[in-house]
Amino acid sequence: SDYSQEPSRHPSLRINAKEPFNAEATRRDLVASYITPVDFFLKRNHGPIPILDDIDSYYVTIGGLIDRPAKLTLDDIKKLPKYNVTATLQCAGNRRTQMSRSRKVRGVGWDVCALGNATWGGAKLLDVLQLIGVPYHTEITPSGGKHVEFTSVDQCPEEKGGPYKASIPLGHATNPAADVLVAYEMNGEVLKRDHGYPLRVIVPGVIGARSVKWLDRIDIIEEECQGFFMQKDYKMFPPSVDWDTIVWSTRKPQMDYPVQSAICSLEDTNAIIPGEVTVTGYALSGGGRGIERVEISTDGGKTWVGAVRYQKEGVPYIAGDITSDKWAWVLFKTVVDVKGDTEIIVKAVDSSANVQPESVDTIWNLRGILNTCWHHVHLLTTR
Ligand code: MTE
Ligand code: MO
Repeated sequence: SDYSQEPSRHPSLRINAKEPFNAEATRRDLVASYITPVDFFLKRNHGPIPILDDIDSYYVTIGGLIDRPAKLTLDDIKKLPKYNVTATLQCAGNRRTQMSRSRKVRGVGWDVCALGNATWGGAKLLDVLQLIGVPYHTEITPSGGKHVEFTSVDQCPEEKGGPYKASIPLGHATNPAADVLVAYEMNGEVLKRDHGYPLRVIVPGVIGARSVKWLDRIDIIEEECQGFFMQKDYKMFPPSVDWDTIVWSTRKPQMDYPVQSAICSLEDTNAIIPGEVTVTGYALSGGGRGIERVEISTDGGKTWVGAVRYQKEGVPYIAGDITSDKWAWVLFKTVVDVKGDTEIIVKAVDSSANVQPESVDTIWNLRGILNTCWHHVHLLTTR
């Protein structure tokens, strides 16, 4: 693989792997704003960043089980109605490093910042599909029905599955309320190479792995994509399954992410002077579920105090309200009075009353995905 033409990146990023490039912001940078600046947005790659500068010769092929296969240029996509959707993209591996401390897991190590919240601009996938004659789809078959498969131009090493691919059910892809985008903008600017220039898919509320970057093809297929990242990765196994007993076909590919939260104003261990400590961080849930509560404990989880939640500055957040961004994280803030050494814990509750699990051991899995246990930070007081 050729890593000689990678884009430049912000020097403050925490680099977890150089080739392929995998990096996250520092905790404080991540929650400094509701919309994550592109510089501080998660960079998650499985191979070199493709170069697609010659935009005049770029097109996306739409094929598979359709009557009239088509090639669409960037201009064709831009002629469709444009939508701006604010959505948080979270890698399923977020918080993997902590899970690995309990029992070793395989995969890139991530702290709590393997995510970002951006406003994505682009066409609805539904409109792209209707342009070439794929109707609004409601049929559900015993096998789960047809899928829409996204294939990238990137060249992940062949033993790692070749070009990156993923699929979502056709019913999801053509649901206007699901806001699935073929995006060409991020925070009002042309998509950067790191994030999928010229076109990427955004599947709101679903693990980042399904939001394929550098689109080459969109295919309607009979059942879910058989690619490596759908079938041999990004599946949730119980703690009892290890690398000798794993049978990949027994699980479905992970789609929605579960309810999650983390403290970002503090590191795992902090030396502080006793007094008031501001605790800020993020909370989010998959599937468009809002965040009903964010709670902080300083007594090991016996009692909890609610934190203030917000998205846009000065607008109170109400889960499910039309003024909220349903696909986006909420930030939280509270002040804790610290007298001596203290452990601060956060947990969130989503609008379906799902709660984060207390311990990492109950959700441990060999790939280290979906670590959503209560997040702890330790304060050691100094005088
Ligand atoms: N698309 C391609 N083509 N190649 C990749 O390696 N990584 C996926 C997804 N789409 C990936 C991809 C994963 S695992 C995640 S979490 C997101 O992209 C990360 O997107 P970002 O780098 O824009 O944050
Ligand atoms: Mo990911």
